Amino acid sequence: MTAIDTYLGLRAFADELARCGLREACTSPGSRSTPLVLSLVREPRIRSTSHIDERCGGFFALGLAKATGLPVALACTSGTAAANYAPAVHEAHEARVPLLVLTADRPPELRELGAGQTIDQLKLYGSAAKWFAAVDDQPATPERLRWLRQLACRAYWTALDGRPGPVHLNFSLREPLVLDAPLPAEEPGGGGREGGRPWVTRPRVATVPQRTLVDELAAELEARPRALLVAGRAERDPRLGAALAAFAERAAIPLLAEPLSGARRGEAAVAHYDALLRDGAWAGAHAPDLVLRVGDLPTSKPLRQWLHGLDGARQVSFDPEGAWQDPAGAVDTILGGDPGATLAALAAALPAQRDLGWLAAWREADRAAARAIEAALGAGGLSEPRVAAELGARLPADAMLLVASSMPVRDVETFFPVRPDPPRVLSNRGANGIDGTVSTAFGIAAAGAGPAVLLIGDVALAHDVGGLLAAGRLGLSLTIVLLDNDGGGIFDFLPVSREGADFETHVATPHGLDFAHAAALYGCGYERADDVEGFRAALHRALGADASTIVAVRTDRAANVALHRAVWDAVSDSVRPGG
Ligand SMILES: Cc1ncc(C[n+]2csc(CCOP(=O)(O)OP(=O)(O)O)c2C)c(N)n1
Ligand SMILES: [Mg+2]
Repeated sequence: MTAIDTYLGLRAFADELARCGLREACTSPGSRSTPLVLSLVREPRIRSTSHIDERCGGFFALGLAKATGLPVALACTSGTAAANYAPAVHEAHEARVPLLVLTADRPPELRELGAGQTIDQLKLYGSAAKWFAAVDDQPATPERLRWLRQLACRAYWTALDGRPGPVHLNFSLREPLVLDAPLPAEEPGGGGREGGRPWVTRPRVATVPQRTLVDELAAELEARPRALLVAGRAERDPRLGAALAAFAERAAIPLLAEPLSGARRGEAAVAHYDALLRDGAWAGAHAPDLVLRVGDLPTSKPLRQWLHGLDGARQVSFDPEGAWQDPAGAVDTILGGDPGATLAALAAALPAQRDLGWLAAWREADRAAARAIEAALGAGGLSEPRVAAELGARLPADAMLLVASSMPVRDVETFFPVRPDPPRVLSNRGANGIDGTVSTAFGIAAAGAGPAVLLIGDVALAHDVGGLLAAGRLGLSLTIVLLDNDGGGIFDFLPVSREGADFETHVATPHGLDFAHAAALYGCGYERADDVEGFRAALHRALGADASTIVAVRTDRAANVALHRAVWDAVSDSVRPGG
């Protein structure tokens, strides 16, 4: 093996990825990975960004792939470097995000013999990788190059097709790892197919819902007029939200849409179902007899529990890959295929006139809940719910908001208003981790589709504080709205919060960090907002800045629990008969 052989092969591999449509690669430094990284970096159709920490690089790639819907490549060296991709690979698997994980490895003769920086990288990500292939190194014969081109296509289309997810290729690389002569422009065998086509293409085949199925569902909607559309996280298809809203309006059924569905919009949307369903009497009186579910189950626990307990209702799930999204076993039908297309066909099959009373009752309660929430939050005070509500009302329609796990995703679900043009909301809710959130947000910012905003708690920011490095190193502009309650505020809602000092130290984990220092270290702007006006002004400045800014809001965990409880009580009162 010569370096020329290695580089000819990897150049063909990178060329083929670019022909398939790959535009982004995230590299991390090392020696064994040199041929892999340089081959990606030198492919002009691919933009390569550099990441010191592979865990950050993995999540950055995840954010880019989420925002663009296209596979993103990762390339790192051998050893624990590759293991640091694991959290992002698991999240990508759970959330159905296409990634190409390319790890460099020592050749087999150097494994399990005490050679440096060597771990067992074969099937390193277990069942989280959709496909694994070990790639040896071989002389760059025409047959070998054709195989590498086919391999690149297979990896790319496998990540994207069917249920999207991560693909892992582990490359054995032998020394010499750098070229000592220029790489010939000509490729043995003549290179790729004519016209820049990939070696193999896999065009998507649209699935058209069967007529009989659509007619059966239309009859079901007729027979069961108390129907609901429940929309959870469906980040992959940015057009789906509008399609769901149009369907719910046409069918005159309430649309309970988590903001991560993109569907909290239109005349049928109900924003405050989480607070409404906490009122047992109201929830019981508004039980549906048919539930149409799209996307993941929404985050709201009251909604999940209510759906689980609806014994008389038929529940039908629409999922592009027919995935099983039902821990309670309540669903009786899972429909594969494009949910938007199926619902559009169903809308066309419905009778022109639908009874509006059921929808009107939900909408009326939602308006009452909105007024109660507004009153409970008060006019001037800045709080965690108020920040979520402000972002929901004020972010421009072309913004992309990443909401961190823990209370941010819940507050966005509870307090985001219905809006005709909501911003796109993304999250790492495949595995619900608080890790890698900052890096994911910078990946979304790098997609450059609109202003990128992150809503994050202090523990999640501390967890991925190294992700801030992307701000300066990659020159990215991200608005980071930090809810700093000095610990995991979510745990103050749980019975464990009564466990005294042990709770504080080991569950709430206050840290006393002043993130202004982190902002200074990583070259981000920092503003602290103390009231609603100050927050609005700081958000406005941050969104207009061409650098990244942390807008910090200081809150108190106990006061936050009390405020949420006051909101829930006020919403209950607002829908009580005579209330
Ligand atoms: C990687 C990972 N570790 C631990 C957890 C458990 N966990 C869930 S929420 C949370 C605390 C988050 O605190 P913060 O980001 O400050 O948000 P807050 O609860 O204050 O809203 C933790 C540790 C997790 N989800 N993911
Ligand atoms: Mg916190």
